[in-house]
Amino acid sequence: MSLKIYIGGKYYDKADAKISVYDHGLLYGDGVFEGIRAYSGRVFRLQQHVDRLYESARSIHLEIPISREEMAKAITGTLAVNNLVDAYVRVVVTRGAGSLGLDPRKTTDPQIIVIADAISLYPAELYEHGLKIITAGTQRNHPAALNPRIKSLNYLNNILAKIEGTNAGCLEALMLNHKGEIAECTGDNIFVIRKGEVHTPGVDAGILEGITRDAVIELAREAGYKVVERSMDRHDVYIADEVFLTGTAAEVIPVVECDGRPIGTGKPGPITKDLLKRFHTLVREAS
Ligand code: PXG
Repeated sequence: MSLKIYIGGKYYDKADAKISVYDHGLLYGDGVFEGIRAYSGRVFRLQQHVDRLYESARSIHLEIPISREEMAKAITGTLAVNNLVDAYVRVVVTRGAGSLGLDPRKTTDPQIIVIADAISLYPAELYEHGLKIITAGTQRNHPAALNPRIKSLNYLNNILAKIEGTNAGCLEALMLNHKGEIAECTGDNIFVIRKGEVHTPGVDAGILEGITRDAVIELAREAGYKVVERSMDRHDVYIADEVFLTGTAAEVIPVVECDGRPIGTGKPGPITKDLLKRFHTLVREAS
């Protein structure tokens, strides 16, 4: 059976799910999106994802023509129509079709698209043995140019860094901010463990405020770890006892090498493993 895609309140077969080539989402990357996950039929932190979507939209002066409640229903409805219980949901809101010019006032009809599909995950063995990353030469967007807190359809910055990573044989790449501090990876936030403490760059480092990041900070504090949001540079990564990444797709994934240097013992560490276990329990229990 073909997947059903939600566009503007109606469901279309995947082959018929289409929007205008004049849409500014396509022409200029003018729009916002979310990546959400459902576990056993429960959407993980649905409200936080919906809130972040509306905040991204607000920040780019895009008014989403349905309420947050209706958006949440569109997300759960798309999962239900497709009989999906463990899935990835991509929500896209474009500026809408307009003229061939930047001016968003010349657009009409923002398009709301919800796609629910199988999730593509990192290979299972990487959770056991850890991921290798490199530092990309491409810096994360300057917050005064395009704030990384906005989950916009402009992901070229991250895609360029991702290409550097894959060219170097790495599935993720670390991005620095304009000050040379560590910001985040192309689709994941980063955590560093040192002397039993959990450190992660603060929002002011120019990062997406990851929903998995928030959940892991909460879990770590509940478990009694000291969690510090602070500015760090590559030195902190190189001398770390453990490093891990967080993201909707990745959950919590250990990093064992950065720029050809082993991190800690070169194997996933105990705090990373503990937090991964706690995260699995959380997603099984909570929504
Ligand atoms: N940083 C960036 C830049 C992201 O895009 C995260 C951190 C993690 O945030 P969450 O809320 O997921 O914990 C993201 C989100 C993909 C894909 O297909 C991944 C993301 C976004 C879009 C696509 O791998 N990660």
